[in-house]
Amino acid sequence: MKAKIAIVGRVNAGKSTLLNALTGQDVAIVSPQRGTTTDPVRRAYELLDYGAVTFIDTAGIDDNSELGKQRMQKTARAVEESDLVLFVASKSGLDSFENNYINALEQPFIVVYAPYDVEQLLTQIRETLMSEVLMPPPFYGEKLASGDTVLLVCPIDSEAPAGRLILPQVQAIRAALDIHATAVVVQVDEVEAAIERCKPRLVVTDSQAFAEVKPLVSTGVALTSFSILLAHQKALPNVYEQGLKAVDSLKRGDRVLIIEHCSHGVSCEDIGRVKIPNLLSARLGFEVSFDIIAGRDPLPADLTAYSFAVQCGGCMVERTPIVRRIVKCQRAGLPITNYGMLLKQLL
Ligand SMILES: Nc1nc2c(ncn2[C@@H]2O[C@H](COP(=O)(O)OP(=O)(O)O)[C@@H](O)[C@H]2O)c(=O)[nH]1
Ligand SMILES: [Mg+2]
Repeated sequence: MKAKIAIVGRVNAGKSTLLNALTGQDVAIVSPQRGTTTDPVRRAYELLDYGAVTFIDTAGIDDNSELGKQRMQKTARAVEESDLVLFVASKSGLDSFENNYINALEQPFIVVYAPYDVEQLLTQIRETLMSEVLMPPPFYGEKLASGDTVLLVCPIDSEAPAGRLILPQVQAIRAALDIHATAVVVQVDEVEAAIERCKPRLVVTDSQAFAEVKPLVSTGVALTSFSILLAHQKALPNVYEQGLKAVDSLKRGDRVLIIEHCSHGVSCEDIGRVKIPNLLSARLGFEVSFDIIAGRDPLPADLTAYSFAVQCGGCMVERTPIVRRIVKCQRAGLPITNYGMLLKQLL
């Protein structure tokens, strides 16, 4: 997915100037006139050693002109869809309005002070985009390379939607195309013949059919499921590993924040509300308290009240909401891990 980078800041901070400097083109109108940039201006750019990105130049966040309200809504939408924010400081230090604005951001940001070095800034942008937080790992990891064949087992049963594939199946096909591998798509009945004919390096099955498919896959051919591949996409192993270290410095009465991404995960409810609290107090030998947020609940305003956060595997959501919560916790200095990693440590 093409990374989007919003350029935001006060009116006349030099946002359009920055866009022009970064892309080396006069794409955005620069002027001392307040409110020169009205609608967000998008500019595709090939970031060296990374790939295509889209810069989005926006109207000021403090545009109080007549049209300002509408512009600020458009800016907010541009920010919402962005992976990274370049915040252009209006002076050599941020004022409290600017500080509040960046603290409320849910994505990583880079504060840009004039004068800046364009090359250094591009390097900083590239490094941020390539950090674990913003860079989903390759869909197939090490399991598949260019020229390989992957066999995708997609049962068309009563649960399958009419006339189309489900998202993980589509993603798996797309990811194979991206790396110039060959994807072959079959139902369970065709697995044996397809393996014989196509000699896949990897078989990916719907998890419901795992038991049925397993005996059909000969040794030497790797077998996994769509849900396992998707779970890997959403995991941030280094962030979680780091967060996990906080378990052993928890003190009596500390508060732990449990973050669930869906509001109806029956088995997750068990893990977050029963299993983890029990295992954690057994491990620590004393009680800590738990607050749980679920679904679209916002994170608590004061994250510094917590000593440890654990989020679910996010099986029902995309990577972005997971990442955004991680970024906010990290910014508040709150160690964060996920259910899987914590259970592994506690069991
Ligand atoms: N002195 C100085 N002026 C700047 C700088 N960047 C932009 N400007 C000027 O500030 C005015 C507003 O710049 P512009 O990029 O349109 O601001 P925007 O409203 O944030 O897009 C223009 O007259 C620019 O020439 C800078 O780094 N230093
Ligand atoms: Mg502008």
